Amino acid sequence: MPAEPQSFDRVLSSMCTDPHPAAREAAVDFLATNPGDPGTYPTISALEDDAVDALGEIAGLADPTGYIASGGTEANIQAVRIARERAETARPNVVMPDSGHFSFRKAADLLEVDLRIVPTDDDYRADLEAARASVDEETALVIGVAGTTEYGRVDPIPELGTLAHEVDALFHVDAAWGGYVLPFTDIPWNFEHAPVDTMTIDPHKMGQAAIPAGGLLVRDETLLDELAVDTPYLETTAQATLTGTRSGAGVASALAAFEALWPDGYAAQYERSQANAEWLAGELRNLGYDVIEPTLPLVAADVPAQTFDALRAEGWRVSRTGNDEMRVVCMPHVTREMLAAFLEDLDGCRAV
Ligand code: 0PR
Repeated sequence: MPAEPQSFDRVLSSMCTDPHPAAREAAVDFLATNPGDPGTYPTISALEDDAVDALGEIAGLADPTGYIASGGTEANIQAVRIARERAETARPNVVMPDSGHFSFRKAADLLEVDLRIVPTDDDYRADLEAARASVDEETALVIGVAGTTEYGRVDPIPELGTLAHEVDALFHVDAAWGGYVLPFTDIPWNFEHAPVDTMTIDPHKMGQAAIPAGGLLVRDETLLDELAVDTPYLETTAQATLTGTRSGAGVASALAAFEALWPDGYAAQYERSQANAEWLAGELRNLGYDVIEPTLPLVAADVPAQTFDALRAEGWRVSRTGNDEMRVVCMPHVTREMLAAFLEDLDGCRAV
């Protein structure tokens, strides 16, 4: 008998969520299609164009180029690869805040670029002066994060973009998680707000699409050309993706979620998730914990390891930051009732 899929009832650590019903259905319908072979699978290939247009609309980019990747990791690796291909130096470097996702470490390793890590400030955002001191004529790429993995912070995107262009580097924004909530805030993060060249924005996180659906967007289609390799066995002549055969499930699902939710459904979900995060932050503070005020729907708090372990033992899926705080991601499946039950257990664990 096949195992039951895991329930989301106690999942507070994931940046993925239960897909929207329409997204789930579309994923099943297109499970056996391969957008990597558009000559054979033209329907999913056309849907991918629509999905990229949808990402462009969310990210303020008219006439976008890009593709639906396997996830944020692939999109980030590809952004570094574009920058490396464009660089004219033997050993290009990439400047990134220490809040950057570990996928950039994989990229640096694979692509043999130097990763220059810039510290973050008291509010966990990239320190601009330190970034300025790190760039030079060998900098191929500057990275800003719009919704950091650990604290949900948004770097000073316009300023980092200006800095990147001052040294002729490309500017990449990692909005893998934040991209579907930031449109409903007044925080500058997208192609309209800043000189962004490439962006990661993942439907399979806040976009409520099925896994695998990451997004890579580029401002100018010549940037994607940097990734193209010849494809002699296919009817189409070139391929820019990192993977070859890839599932059409994520592609169809990303589009279905967008059609069901953009913009009102996503806006309402953002409001709910943000209100939950702020409520949780307040309750944790009332219990006496140090809490990092949520900018986006993600709460970190200084909960001791012992309590954290006891909560894990109760079945709660929570995770820890590099600084050892407890981290709760208020994804769409996370309800106020769930958080109330979690807080009750937390209160119980403290007494132990
Ligand atoms: N960029 C950012 C800002 C991310 O948060 C992530 C994933 C990625 C890129 C990579 O995306 P893919 O995983 O789609 O390739 N962040 C994590 C995640 O939720 C890392 C993580 C996982 C952190 C579990 C904590 C944790 O408990 O997949």
